[in-house]
Amino acid sequence: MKISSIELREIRLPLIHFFETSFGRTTERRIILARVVDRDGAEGWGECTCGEGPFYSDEWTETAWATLKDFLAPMVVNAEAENAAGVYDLMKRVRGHRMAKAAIETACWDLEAKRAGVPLWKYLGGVHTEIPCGVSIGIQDSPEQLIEKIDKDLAAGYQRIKIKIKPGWDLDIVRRVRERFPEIQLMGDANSAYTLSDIPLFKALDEFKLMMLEQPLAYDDMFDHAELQKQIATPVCLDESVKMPADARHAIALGACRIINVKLGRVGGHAQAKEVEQVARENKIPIWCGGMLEAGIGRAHNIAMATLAGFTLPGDVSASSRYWEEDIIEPPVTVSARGTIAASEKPGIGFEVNSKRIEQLTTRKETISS
Ligand code: OSB
Ligand code: MG
Repeated sequence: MKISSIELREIRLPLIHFFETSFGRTTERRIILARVVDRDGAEGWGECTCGEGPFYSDEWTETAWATLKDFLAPMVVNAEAENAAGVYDLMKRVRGHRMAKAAIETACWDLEAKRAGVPLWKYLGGVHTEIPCGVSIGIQDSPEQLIEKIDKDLAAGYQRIKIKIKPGWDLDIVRRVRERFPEIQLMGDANSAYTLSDIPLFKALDEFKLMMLEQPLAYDDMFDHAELQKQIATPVCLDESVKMPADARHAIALGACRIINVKLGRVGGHAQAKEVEQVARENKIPIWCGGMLEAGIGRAHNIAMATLAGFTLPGDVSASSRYWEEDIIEPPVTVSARGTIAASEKPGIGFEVNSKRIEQLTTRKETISS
């Protein structure tokens, strides 16, 4: 594979509802899209999943833009890679910046699958023809508002509910939600808002039979998570702490988690995600596909990844209409009444990219071609 040009764009896309986590509130996304083109004019699309500030991870829109434009795109343009799986190595000299790398890497997979005339999920080796879906519901202005949102998502068919927790919005909230919905698959995501001194809280949460507790402790810690897991019955799930296949190995060896949330951007693209999936599968650790409030291109890549065999739990991939007035792909992502998304039979990411809409949303654009 040889890419002759990479077009980078930033688009702005307002969320239908604000999304709040323990690290802050998002109302409008600033998303970088990468379009790769080869010498025959074939194209592929990728989306950078970083946030608008260095809070979930150290990468954010400005660092990703600069790193993509000044370093990553020039390393890939006109370089020879055996295939899309080899593109990550072309960018190896840059340390970290995995979400920026994934924007280009995933675009190359889309291009290669399109050239082969095969849906990306099959090209990746996926086996599930549809994926089970859950929702991630942010911190709300009131518990009543949260209950109302859960009601609505359950009525739409979603298979599990994830609520965000933080100090002051945890035990009482979980208790209220559990009382109202005794049987549902429920989990909490703390986004690193706690420390080991909160073990009494986590022990108290055990009573509510959460499916898992996502990233309760520091984003860069595994050791304390292992200590916590020893002391509580609820499975710990790591998100932020797993940035590469080796992290998955280390976390499992340490007993730092019993479940892993895999995010395509966080680990650096499809080739890395496949490795994480393999590590988890071989160790019988269930995994699921996380979300980063992606627009349609990122969402489509997530669906493809989540068809890999190891992805057995409902992920945070839900319908476009939960986030956007109008998505940037056609058709938008929809979820069945059983809470599933069917993998597309069309080549590549399996959705049409709405170039006209993207053009309207674009705030800056740069083309790197040798
Ligand atoms: O921790 O999983 C997270 C969104 C932004 C940053 C971090 C996280 C999230 C979500 C949203 O939980 C998942 C989604 O619906 O895209
Ligand atoms: Mg998370």
